[in-house]
Formats: sequence, structure tokens, C-alpha cells
Amino acid sequence: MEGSKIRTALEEMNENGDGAFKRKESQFRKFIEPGGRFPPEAGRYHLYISLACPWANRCLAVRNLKGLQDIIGLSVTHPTWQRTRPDDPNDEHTGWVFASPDDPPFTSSTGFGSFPPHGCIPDKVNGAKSVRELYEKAGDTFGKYTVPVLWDKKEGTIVNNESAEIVRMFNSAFNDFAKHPELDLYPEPLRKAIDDANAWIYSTINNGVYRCGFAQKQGAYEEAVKELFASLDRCEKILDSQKLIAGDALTEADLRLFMTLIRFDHVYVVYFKCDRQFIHQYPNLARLTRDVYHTPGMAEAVDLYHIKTHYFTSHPKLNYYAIVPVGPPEWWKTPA
Ligand SMILES: N[C@@H](CCC(=O)N[C@@H](CS)C(=O)NCC(=O)O)C(=O)O
Repeated sequence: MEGSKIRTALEEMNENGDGAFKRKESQFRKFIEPGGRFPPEAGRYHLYISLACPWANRCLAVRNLKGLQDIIGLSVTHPTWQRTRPDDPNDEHTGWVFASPDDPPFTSSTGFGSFPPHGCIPDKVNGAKSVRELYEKAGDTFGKYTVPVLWDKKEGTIVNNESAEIVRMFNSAFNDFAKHPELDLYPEPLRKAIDDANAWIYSTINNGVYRCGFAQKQGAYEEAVKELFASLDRCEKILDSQKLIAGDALTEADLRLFMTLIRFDHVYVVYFKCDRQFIHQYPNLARLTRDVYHTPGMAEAVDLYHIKTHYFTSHPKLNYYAIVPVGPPEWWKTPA
């Protein structure tokens, strides 16, 4: 039965029953490269994102920082997950759907709240109503409908749905078209340092907050939270002697860390129970957050309405009434 494989990240648990969240690998992994099946071209590729999703958000950030807005199209989902097959009572999947900014507000999938589609950009390429439709169009057999999606308009398929790889492509494959080809977020001499930092920052911080929030047993949660704060302390220490994670120049390692830090005090502290300490209480991490936020092109990629609305309104199991907390001030808007 097709329906049996359909799932969201919330259901991806370790098979040994320890209650730990275990994220599955992305499945579309082709590259945009000169001379390949998907060569770099202006106007050929389209990026589907949610502004809430930290993985999709890093792709948008690199698109902005490199000045690729006129080269790679963009659609932005509504932040609140909806039933993706509302007409089929047997299909209860909820996920990302598209909306126009002039559509009426959505409620949560359980019927609570009122969440306007501010900042949404509908899908004019495929006319899809949901991200699920895009995957089905691309012949997906995996059953998990995640953003980001990098779409090829020419072949009518998904090129790649792994943000780490999309970030690399945006950084280097479109330099003939980019307004800022000189910006290199993955420079040759720093690659090893960046890869090393990405590895522990991904597992304990970027994905670490999800391991805290999606854990289904106390032990799994406590292990994730311990690793998370050990790594935040480690970052704080690194930043005692340098401005950014791989030195003094901005790299993808900073962008990847930033996407978690900017969500932390507003969402992860309360929603994912990462409540030992706020980011604004770490002087160096707070400075990094402010510095990256004030990099030209970045502020336009950050949307706290989408971020908060998504998390607090999309998982009825975690927040049934879809109440969005007021949260602390947006301290990172003040430059360091
Ligand atoms: N490995 C993927 C992960 C993407 C991902 O998990 N995205 C989440 C949003 S933050 C999603 O779309 N989830 C949909 C679902 O779980 O059904 C990447 O980094 O691109």
C-alpha cells in the first residue's frame, strides 16, 4: 500500500526502541555542473522552500548572498502544515502546502488558530498545491515530502532535495550568472576546517535540537540535550579567539550554525525543550548571530513569523491547540 510508506520526520525513530529521533537521508542527489545532465543555466531551476525550515532557509540565504535571485526562481510554502489530500478521508498525511498572499488565513490541521499567508509565494512552475505533489510528479517512491526541493523546469523533475548539497551548488555552480561570484563560502584552503565543523555542528546542534524535540523517551532527550549544550559551549570557546567558525571570513559553516541560532531563543528553547540557556546569554554566539544576520542579503532571508508559526502550529502531537508563544525580543536585529 502506497499510504504505508508516507510519513513525516516526526515518525523517524531509531529501530531499537530507545525513543531517539533518527533523520533519514535525502533521496534526490543529482548535481548541477557544467557538461552534466543538469548544467548551470539562468532561469532553468526553481527552489521550493519553507522560510521556517532551517535546511531550506540556508539554501535561500546562499541564493541571496550570491545574488542569484533573478537566476533561480522561488516558491515559499505556508508555514502551517495542512492535510495534503484533504478530499481523501483515509489519507491523513499533513505537510507543506502552497498559498497566495491574498488567500484567507489557514487554521492548524486540527482546526485551531488563524495564520495568514504573509510572505507565501505560490507555485507558478508546476501549479502544485503541496510539496507532496512535486515529489509525486518526480516519481518519488520514498514517501517523505521535505523542503528544500531544487526543481529542473526542463526535465520536469527534482534535481536535489539535500540542502547541504544545494548550498554547495549555489555557492559555485552559478558563478557565471551570480551578482557576487567573488563570495566563496567554501574556499579551498578552509574546506577541511569547514567539513570538520559541519560534522559535529550538524549532529549535535542543527539536528541536535530536533533530537531533543522529537525524542520520545527521557533518556534519548537527555543525551541529545547534553550533546547540544556541550557543542554550544564548544562554539562559544572557538569564538573567543576568532570571529567566525572557520576563521574570520564568513563560510557555509557559519550559515549552517546561524540557521539554528536564529530559531533557538524563539522556538527551540520552549518547543524542543532546549532550555538550559538562551543564545542571547552566550556573548560570542549572540555576536555571531547578529553579524551573520546583518550580512547584506541575509535579513531578507529570515522570517520570524514563518519560523514561529510553522513549529508551533504544525505538529498537533506536540502542540495541539497551536498556540504561538509571545517569545523574547528580536535581540539579533540590533547589530553587534
Ligand atoms: N536533509 C534534508 C532535511 C530537510 C527536512 O527535514 N526538512 C523538513 C522541514 S525543516 C521537512 O520538510 N519536513 C517534512 C516532513 O517531515 O514531512 C535537508 O537538509 O535538505
